[in-house]
Formats: sequence, structure tokens, C-alpha cells
Amino acid sequence: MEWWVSMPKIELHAHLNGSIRDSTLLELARVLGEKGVIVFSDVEHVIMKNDRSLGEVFKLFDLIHILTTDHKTVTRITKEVVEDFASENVVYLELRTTPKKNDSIGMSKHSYMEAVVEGLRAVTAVDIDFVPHKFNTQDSLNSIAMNDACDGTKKKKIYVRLLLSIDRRETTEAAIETVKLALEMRDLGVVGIDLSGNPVVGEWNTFLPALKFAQEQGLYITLHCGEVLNCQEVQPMLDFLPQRIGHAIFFEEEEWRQLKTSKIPVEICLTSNIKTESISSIDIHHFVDLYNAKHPLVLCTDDAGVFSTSLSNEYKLASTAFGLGKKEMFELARTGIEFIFAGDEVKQDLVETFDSAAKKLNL
Ligand code: 6MZ
Repeated sequence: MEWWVSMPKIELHAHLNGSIRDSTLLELARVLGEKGVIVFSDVEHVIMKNDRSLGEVFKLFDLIHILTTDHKTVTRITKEVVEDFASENVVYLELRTTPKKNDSIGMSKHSYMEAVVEGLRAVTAVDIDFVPHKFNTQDSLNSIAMNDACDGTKKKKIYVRLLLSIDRRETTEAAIETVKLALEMRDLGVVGIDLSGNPVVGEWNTFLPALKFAQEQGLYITLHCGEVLNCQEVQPMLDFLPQRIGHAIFFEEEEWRQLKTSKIPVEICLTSNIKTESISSIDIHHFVDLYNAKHPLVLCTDDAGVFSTSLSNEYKLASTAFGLGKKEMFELARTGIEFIFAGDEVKQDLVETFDSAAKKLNL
């Protein structure tokens, strides 16, 4: 197995509906095609298209949401996405998703999230730890003790924590509803809030009250920041001091300076940035500057399904494009532990996982 696959990795920026297998999307589309809800041949073409502008990506999400937004499907894709990440040795996954409301099928934001949690419970291929230990009761389904299978062999183990996304199309009230839901679901592994969605839609001030409330309540926060050129937003977002930001592409000189001083960790999504042409070529990607400045950063997939990538592939790509060896890439992955939205116990367990992998991989 190639080292970029076998080494343990930490995924901190993965959107649930962007991480679905193509085969699952096609199957769902075929079923809706047979019911006459969509025209399968039109949709097949859109799903299989490989290069998309950022605007086209958001059109695709509207289509994906038509295919996936019922409780059973949400449960299914959650299970599959977790198992896919675990199969490439992701040992800690923060999965983010936008709670959705659809009255016509009796879906509330709460029931959507229950379906997601049901998907976590349905994971069988690996051992999953998704309930923070302080909330873990004896009859809780997830447990570290499960790690030792009856036959003495060890199953792979993955930690999963959830972030609830506020979509930039939402109102202040809707955003606050999402934060309240996150607070209610803390005992089911919800640890924070993400601000995402089409970056040319909506305004920072609309979301600020909800984000402030989340911050006051002790939820972790990550913001999509500088994904497009927007002179009004980057500065207030950095001033807000989120625990992490995603992308950080369109920054002015003063904003780079502020970012580096604040040491806010950046979630870097190479393939996503290249495929959406937010960055014209990988050799001018800001990864290089941030890496050389020893700024905290973590490689992530963004939307592994939509961009046909995987976290292993992102490590391979960075290694090749920036001339970094196996040891440097392993160390880069390991530093991700510092930026996760989980407690010291989880961090310590991950340190041990990386230590033992270092021995196995001769690092
Ligand atoms: C901003 C993105 C995104 O939440 O339905 N999303 N937001 N920038 C990106 N870069 C390409 N990729 C995904 O997953 C899909 C949703 O995540 C956000 C969008 O709001 C998209 O609708 P969920 O599980």
C-alpha cells in the first residue's frame, strides 16, 4: 500500500453531501429517474462531469440535495462517507453538514441531524467513536472497548465529530436555529459550527449574531474565509477569531499579516481550489508560503465526491507538487491533532496512534 494511503490522517474539512460516492449518487438518480422526478440522462451527465467552476459546484449541490434529502438516504450517505474515510486510514474525521428542513417530507433540521447520527450508529466496517467521553453512558453504542473484536483481531478505529453548517443563503433566525440545534446535540458528537455555502451569496453581518451566540456558548467555530474576492469580509472574519478557517485564498497583504499573527489554523483543500479555478496553478498555491512560515495548516478534501479526490490523494498531491517527502508529510498530518475540536483525551489517543504508525512506517 502506498505510504500516503497507509499513514494515519486527520480530516477536518469534509462536507457530507460533497463526499458521497459517485456510484451512490448515480443509483439515487436512477431511482428518482424511474419515478419521473428527474431525467436520469441529464443528471448522469452533470454528476460525472469532472471540472466545474465554483458557480457550477453550487448548482451541483442543489441537484445532490434533491437526490439525498430524505431521512433514509441521509443515514446511508453518512455511513458510507465515514467508512470511506476510515478505509484510507483517516483516524479522526470532523464531518460537517447543513441541517435541512423540508416540510413536504416531514423533515426538520432536528430530524435531519437525527438521520445523520443514525448513520454514525450504522457504521459497522470500523469501530467508531462519536460521543465525547464526558457524555458517554454505558449503554451508548460507541465505545473504545469495542476496538478489540471477539476473535482477538483489532478493527480499524475512527473518531468522528460533527460540525453544523450555516448556509450563506440562510437568515439570521435560521442560523440561530442551527446553533441551538448544535447545543442540543452536543451529547451526540456535535462540537461546532461552520459557515459555508456559495461565497458570493449573503453577508457576514447576517450570520454574526448566530456565530457570536455559538462562540459564547463554547462551540468551536470554523469559517469559509476568502474563498472569493470580498474586500469587506476577510478582516471582520479574522477579527472574530474563529478556531479555524477554510481556504484563505483571496487575502490582501495586510490580511495575510493578520492571519499569521493570529495563528488561526487554515484548512487547505488543494484539489478543490484547483478544480474550481480559485487558484490557477498548484505551484502558486498559498500552501507553500504558509508551510514555509510554519503557519498551522491541515490538508483536507472539502468535497471528496464532487472533486473526485480522497485525503490520501491530497497528501500525494502536496508531496509531489511541493517536493515534500514521506517524513514531512507524516509530520504535517500529525500536527493536525493540535487543531481538532476535541478534548485532550482524544488528542492523546491520536498521538499514540501516530507514534505507533511512525514505527511501522519506519519514520
Ligand atoms: C463553500 C461549500 C463548499 O452541508 O449539504 N459547501 N461551501 N465552499 C465550498 N467549496 C467548494 N463545498 C461544499 O454539504 C454540501 C454543502 O456544503 C457547502 C455548500 O453549502 C453545500 O451545499 P451539506 O452536507
